[in-house]
Amino acid sequence: MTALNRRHLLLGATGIAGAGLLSACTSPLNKPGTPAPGSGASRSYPAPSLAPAPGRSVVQQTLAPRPVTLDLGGLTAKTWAYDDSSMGVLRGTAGDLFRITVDNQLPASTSVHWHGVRLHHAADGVPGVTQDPIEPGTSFTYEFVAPDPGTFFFHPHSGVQLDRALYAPLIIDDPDEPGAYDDEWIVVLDDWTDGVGRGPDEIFEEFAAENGAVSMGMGHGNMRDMGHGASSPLGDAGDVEYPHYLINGRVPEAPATFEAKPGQRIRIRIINAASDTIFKLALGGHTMTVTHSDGFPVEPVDTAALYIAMGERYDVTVTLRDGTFPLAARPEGKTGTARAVVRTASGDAPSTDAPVPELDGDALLGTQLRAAAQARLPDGEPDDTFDVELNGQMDPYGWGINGRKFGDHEPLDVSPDRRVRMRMTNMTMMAHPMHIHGHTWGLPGSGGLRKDTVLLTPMQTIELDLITDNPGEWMLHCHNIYHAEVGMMTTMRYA
Ligand SMILES: [Cu+2]
Repeated sequence: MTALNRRHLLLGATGIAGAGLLSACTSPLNKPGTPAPGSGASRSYPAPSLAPAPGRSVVQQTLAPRPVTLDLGGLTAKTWAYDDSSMGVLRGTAGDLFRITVDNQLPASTSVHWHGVRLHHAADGVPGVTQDPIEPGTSFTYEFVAPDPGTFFFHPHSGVQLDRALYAPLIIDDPDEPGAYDDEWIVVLDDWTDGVGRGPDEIFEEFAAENGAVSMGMGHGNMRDMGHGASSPLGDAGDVEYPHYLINGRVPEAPATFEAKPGQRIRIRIINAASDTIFKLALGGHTMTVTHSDGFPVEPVDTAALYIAMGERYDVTVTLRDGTFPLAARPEGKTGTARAVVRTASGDAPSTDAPVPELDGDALLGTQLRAAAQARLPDGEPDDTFDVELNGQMDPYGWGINGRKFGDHEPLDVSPDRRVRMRMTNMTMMAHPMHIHGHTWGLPGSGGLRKDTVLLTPMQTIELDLITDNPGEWMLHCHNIYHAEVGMMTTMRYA
């Protein structure tokens, strides 16, 4: 599928021609937006007046989630997507007003969550908490200002729809970015079963039928042989063996290829859009310099490999050598490898079983990074502290927070303009990437590192601070979509 086709498909419904999808389209400001209609929130929160920052513009687009048949590289899959190709990109600049209409052509209700963006409550895309579901055949317009530059993505917050192809990158450019690189490559990782193996709903129903209770205290761990191919230093890293692992929607046998010139410095924006898979990622023959985590700048660190959990994003820069090289992502605790190719010379691409020695050594974990000075959440004593305990086990399958499943949860009730500390402890034998909506944590134990998705390994405790500056009721949940859907979610709720 060519870029031209993608553009037509995504923009077709708006009738806006000639605007590149990759740069999104802009239109003159009409008037400040009004709160999104149809809010199903249990209580209402003041909506901000919505206007682009001075000098910024409006990014306007229509997304039409619908059933499609995707070509994964010689393998086709009937699935649901925003596009007939695997990946369009939504892009704007910090301070832009995004006005995105979702025209639901799916046979099920849906929603869109703008993962990592510190937007106002009514645009957060959580049915039952910030809005009513978008029913089939209806549409809903999200309007928000994106305050922070960085690498983000978007996906439904409805059931296990994320485990289909309903995701795409959301890139917020920095108007002051020095741009010390020659080119950019957006890399999206995924675990894939829909249309080629058991469907996500089927997998979820099997898990949900076990209906395991969760209680405070230590879980039983993984007491069931899941047929995992390898052990992981992160503990038990996932629940589902997938038939395929993809980079940019492609299987390793027909890999996505990035072409550049030797010596060029490229910025790679890496997004883990998988539902149940933590990846260990490396570019064969190269050292990566990690520059951003979850959109925010970090003190640059060189590494041969890094872990990226579901919902996390990392930006790295690499100076390319001469040749062809595999970009490989190994699913932790599972069998297989996702692969793409970097090419700066003619010659054969690396074979799908070419070794990537960088994957055999240590890899960087996000919490080992430190915030860059301009992004650091300054040290400070918390005004309020909450203990957040992650509970659950594989057998019988059940996951929760503070001994409760979502629906039976006790929200973390907060007051505005406070420094809130979540002292989060993983009492299970699995790793859980925990995600907060509407805010970005600062990690006092990681030099004020800013993140919205933090991986907690088994029995680990991490302190997560935030400033309560964005009124609403906000999801706090595991980004393993199966864990979240069986109950590993709660909310942080402003009085
Ligand atoms: Cu989890």
